Amino acid sequence: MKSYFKFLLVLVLPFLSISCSQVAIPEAVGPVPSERQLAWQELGYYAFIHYNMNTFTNMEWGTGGERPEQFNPSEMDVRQWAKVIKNAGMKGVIITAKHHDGFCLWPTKTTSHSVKNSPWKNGNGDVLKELSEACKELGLKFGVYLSPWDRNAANYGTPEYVADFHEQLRELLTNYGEVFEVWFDGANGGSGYYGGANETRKIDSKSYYEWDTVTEIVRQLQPNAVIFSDGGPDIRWVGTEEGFANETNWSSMRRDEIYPGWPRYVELRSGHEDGTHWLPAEVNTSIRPGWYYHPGEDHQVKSLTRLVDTYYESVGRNGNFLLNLPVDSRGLVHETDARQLMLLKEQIDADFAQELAIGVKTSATNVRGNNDTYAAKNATDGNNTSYWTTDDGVTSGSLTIDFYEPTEINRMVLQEHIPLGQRVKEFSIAAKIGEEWIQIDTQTTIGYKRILRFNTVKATAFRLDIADAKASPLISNLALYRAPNLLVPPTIQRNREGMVSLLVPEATVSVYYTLDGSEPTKESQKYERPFMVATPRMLKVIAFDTETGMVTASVSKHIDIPKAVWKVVSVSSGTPENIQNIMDENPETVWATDNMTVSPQEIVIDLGASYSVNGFTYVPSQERYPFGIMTEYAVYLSRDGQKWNLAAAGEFSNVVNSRLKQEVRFTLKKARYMKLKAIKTDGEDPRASFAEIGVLTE
Ligand code: FUL
Repeated sequence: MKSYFKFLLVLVLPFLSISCSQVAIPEAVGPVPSERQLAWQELGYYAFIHYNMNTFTNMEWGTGGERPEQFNPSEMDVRQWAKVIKNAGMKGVIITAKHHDGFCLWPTKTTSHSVKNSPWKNGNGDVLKELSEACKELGLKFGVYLSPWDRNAANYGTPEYVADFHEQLRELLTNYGEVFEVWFDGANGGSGYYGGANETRKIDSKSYYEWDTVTEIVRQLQPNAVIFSDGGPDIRWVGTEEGFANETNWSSMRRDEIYPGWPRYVELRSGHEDGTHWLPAEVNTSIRPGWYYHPGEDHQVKSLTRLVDTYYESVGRNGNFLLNLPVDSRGLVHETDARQLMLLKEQIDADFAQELAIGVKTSATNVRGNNDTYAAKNATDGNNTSYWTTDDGVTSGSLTIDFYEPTEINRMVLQEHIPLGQRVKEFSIAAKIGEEWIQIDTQTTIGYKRILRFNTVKATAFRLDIADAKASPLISNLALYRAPNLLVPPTIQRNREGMVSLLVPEATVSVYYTLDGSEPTKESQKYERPFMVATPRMLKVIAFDTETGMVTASVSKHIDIPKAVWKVVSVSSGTPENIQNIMDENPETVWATDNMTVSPQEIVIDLGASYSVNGFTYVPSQERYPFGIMTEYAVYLSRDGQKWNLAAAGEFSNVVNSRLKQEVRFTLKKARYMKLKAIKTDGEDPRASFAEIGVLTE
């Protein structure tokens, strides 16, 4: 080598190494996910199935004293479940192999309390085998829920039970192929059947189950499976069963403080910014009020609006969404649940149908080492492995997407490159309308995925402003979408005074109505604000999407006289406190009598004026654990509150299983007072309960 060339190299090398170090991969910050946690995070949305002994006993928590013969589905078809799940766009399923009542859905060697002794397939069936095979066939992941608490086992509370529990886990993880998640419930209620002892047994949930051994078993038999419990070790509960994570959601927690078992569940909703371990949140909720199937909840399957919100508040808030389907006693996913799942899929698909920022000019305030490997465009290249980042020490900065043409946007998806840790602490987004930048939203964390929903803005540019991060922010994805309106029929609400509100989730959807029973069109009365309906009417309503011209089917509601001046004259027992619950037009609030001896219980109502009455309505309690539902009634009418005439008496058949509004018509009578007697109520509880009482007038 010529000496002047050597000399040049000596001069240049230090600079070369500087520029190399400037583009070195950023160092990890805080805890980072394991391979199995990363793979799990990408699943996003998958199904829970609660199907077991409780399905046949109509319970949520069986006592353990049930008999295997009670497990007897009439048309069980796991391929139907798997198809519904697949078609819904879910990536896998976790099934209750054993719930707290101890009944095992597979022919375990550890107990006789299993499908082996049930009439189903003459004791030769194995639900887990069938489901795992169906999953394999359809390309779904398969996971198991195994309750540590066992109210059937005679040896529960002893070391022998723990050995059985570990053995059950081994069976589950050995015989059914690949398992992606093992779900351990935190409930340890105490009382139970326990082989006939019928007593309360207390254990220390932190030490009794030997969690270290449990983890070893899972790691040994299914090294790729993540372990879920309230506090991990791999996946955490989100601290609520309502179906949301907090907007601030760190995937890290001070795990040693919380695992195993922890009472401070509210913190699980947000994680810990200074967490020591990667512990991302799984949002579990049911598509119905209960985890198990109850025919009485057939009319309470969650609305599309609610499901869409849950999706955005789980997947869109750095969590995974585990949606429960209570398989029914036929052994099928109920038609209504399947329909709602498909509606959700269609809406989410439509929301994210077209990514508008891909390949659009993207610039940043700072690019790490000015190097293309970390360029701004990496966030909008549709590829999640590349990312935009800044120089070390730069913990704020902006990414700008220039459309030049005004472009309508109402969703922004943001993702951090989490293999190097979750970093962003504070950010906002802005849109350029004309020459002005308008701030649309200010938020805290991003994590694996954050989805922001906002009213449609038409802008020439959009900007992500990161105000603070634990270290250089790493943004692997910034995607923009123009989601269509969520078009659902309006919800009709009426208050006690008679004011009617017609509610839709989107401001850009118009509502039209009629009050004469005719079908509404966009020529009908447009809903602007709550209005008064003082006399009996048939209200019919439609929602109309001005952007697409699409219209919903109409919904109707018979509206009768307002209850504003109604007065309860007397009740057979019970405090007048909350008595307005029976006439507040809100089926969620309940009033009940409280006397255990007076029978039948009765209520006398003064309607405030004389009406031509020809019927009455009764809404039973909609509570999760209802009591005192009226199954037989008698209604009396009076002009003066002294002399009573029987108007109708009869039975509400199936009201316990189907808690819909009950309507009784009778011959027209002039009356100002109504007396309702609960001749019979369901169950042992002698109280009578009422969510809402109404009259039908001419
Ligand atoms: C809870 C259990 O007690 C419920 O029965 C249900 O399994 C739910 C997913 O977890 O803690």
